[in-house]
Amino acid sequence: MRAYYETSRLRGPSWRNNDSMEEMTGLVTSNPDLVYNALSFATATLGIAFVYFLVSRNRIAPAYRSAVTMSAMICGIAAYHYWRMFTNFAEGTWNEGYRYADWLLTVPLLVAELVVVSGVSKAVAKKVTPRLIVGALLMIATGYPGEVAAHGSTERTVWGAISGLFMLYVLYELFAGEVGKALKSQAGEVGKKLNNVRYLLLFTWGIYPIFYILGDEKSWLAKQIGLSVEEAATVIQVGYSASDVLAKAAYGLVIMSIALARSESEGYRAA
Ligand code: RET
Repeated sequence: MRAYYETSRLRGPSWRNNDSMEEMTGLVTSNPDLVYNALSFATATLGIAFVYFLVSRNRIAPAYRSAVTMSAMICGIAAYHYWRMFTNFAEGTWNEGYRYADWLLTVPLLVAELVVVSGVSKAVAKKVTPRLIVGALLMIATGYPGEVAAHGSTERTVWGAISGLFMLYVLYELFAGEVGKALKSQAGEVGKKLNNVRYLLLFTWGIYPIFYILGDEKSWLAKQIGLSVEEAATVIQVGYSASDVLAKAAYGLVIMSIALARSESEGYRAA
């Protein structure tokens, strides 16, 4: 009994289910090498992006520096979670909770950093940021019960739809609300970059729910393509990983280039 306790404890989530040895198998995918490589790639990219944003902070004027600090936090948090996912997957265990813990921490930061470089007044930022953070938190928190619900279940659809409503709310604020208006109305190089970041955001956020649907082999969309359960698992893991690299590291680079352009146009020179 004791030996069993020890091994199951070492194997992570399976300890919760001590009457089922089957729970100890990890994630079954059609292409474990590809999933392994995607998780490894994301770990490396996000880890080095964390270092890059950290060492680049002093190139940015103090007023916009917190945006780059947030990018470093986002990539650092994500590198940790990807490292956990990568090593778990390699050892044959899996815990989808890592992804959602990661998103819960990073998605609010992603929206907050956009507000910092958006050029809205302090008063508007103070009003809009908490709303965006709450919207982002609710989007992730309501997505999780759907993600872990049985494939093809009503629960998965309903939670996914609720999460989608919060996503639409956040995107509405960033496209048509006060921040959205600020993002599309500015002139020059900064204006162009702000406009680009809106589309990067729309694209990267928009693909997560698509992978959520494709990850369920019983969904209408997965059936059209004819995905098996193992193929759906590969698609969702590789899809989420690629999206995370874009939404965190690449988006962070664009945010940093806006912060840099603003710093330079205001005459800031790095020491
Ligand atoms: C879920 C559940 C199904 C419905 C929707 C979802 C949206 C997820 C999004 C995640 C964005 C994550 C980012 C991470 C980067 O660091 C949760 C898959 C709408 C939009 C930007």
